[in-house]
Amino acid sequence: MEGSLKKLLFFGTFSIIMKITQQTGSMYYIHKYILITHLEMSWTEAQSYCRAEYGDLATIFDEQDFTRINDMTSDLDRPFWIGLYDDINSWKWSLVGEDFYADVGDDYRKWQEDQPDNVGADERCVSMTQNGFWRDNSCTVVKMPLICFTVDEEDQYVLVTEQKSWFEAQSYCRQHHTDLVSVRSLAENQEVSSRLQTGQEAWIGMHRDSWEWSDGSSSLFRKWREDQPDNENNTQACVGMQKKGWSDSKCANKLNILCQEITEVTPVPAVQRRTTVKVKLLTKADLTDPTIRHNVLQQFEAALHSQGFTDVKLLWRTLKEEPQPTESDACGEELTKNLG
Ligand SMILES: [Ca+2]
Ligand SMILES: [Ca+2]
Repeated sequence: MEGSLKKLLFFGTFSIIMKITQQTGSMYYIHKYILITHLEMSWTEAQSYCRAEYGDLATIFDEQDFTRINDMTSDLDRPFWIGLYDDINSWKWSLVGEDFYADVGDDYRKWQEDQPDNVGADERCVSMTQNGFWRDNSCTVVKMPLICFTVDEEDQYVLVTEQKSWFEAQSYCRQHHTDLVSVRSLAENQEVSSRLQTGQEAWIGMHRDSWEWSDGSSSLFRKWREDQPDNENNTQACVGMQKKGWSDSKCANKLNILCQEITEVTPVPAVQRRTTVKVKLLTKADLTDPTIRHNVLQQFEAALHSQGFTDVKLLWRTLKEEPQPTESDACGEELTKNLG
């Protein structure tokens, strides 16, 4: 009651647009966007608010969604949060396997001072310098040597001096060895860094996820404004929308909010009634004669129509277990009436 009252009080300060999406079989979803302009919150607060009131922060799936939201917000001259964010804390190793990390865990880190800094919002892969410190770098633009890990061999760490992107490095190690190297402890960090020459830097197996939607959707649609995302001052990991597109902004900024509500709808099937009527006929007529059968059905149909049953189908069905009709008693015939 309190929730609905609150919405009533602020009615007129938020807008709603709806669309029907994702038909799967007979089920479909009503995807509703709700723009909140009477509140300004940090991205995390906005996420909590949308989850409590509607479902989640908005996911935008395509150009049509974007245009629809743009039309709805044409009078708004301020940015508002959507559900997209840079998952900057999702660091993980290329080599997966619970057993491998069972004793020591997988949370050892040895970042260089001021790293990771995600320069240009494009640094999701990790390299190690010769003195053992880690740095985040662009996975595709930067090329450098790499250190592979080989299980079941005396020397488990192999330095490959060929210059590769992180993804090329990962493929190479998986093809020729086990994977890019994981570092689980200070001792391992020292062992791995000892393979590097002075001034040398090489890829290790640590990397992270990129942009994610708050509701876990996998939408790859993006509508960045020019020169965005840029992770200005290395502090921007949340996405705000304005007329011309999206910008990454500091998550603590206070902005308006675009929530979404997705309702699953299962259509109610058209009502079908089927009434079976068993009729005993006392007649001297030959009820095995198709013409007579047809005439009898016609008379029944006419009688039902006069009672208001317009969509009627009558069928003969002979019940084999019952005695066959005799001259005086033509029982054993059944009429089935379908009322659609
Ligand atoms: Ca960096
Ligand atoms: Ca920015």
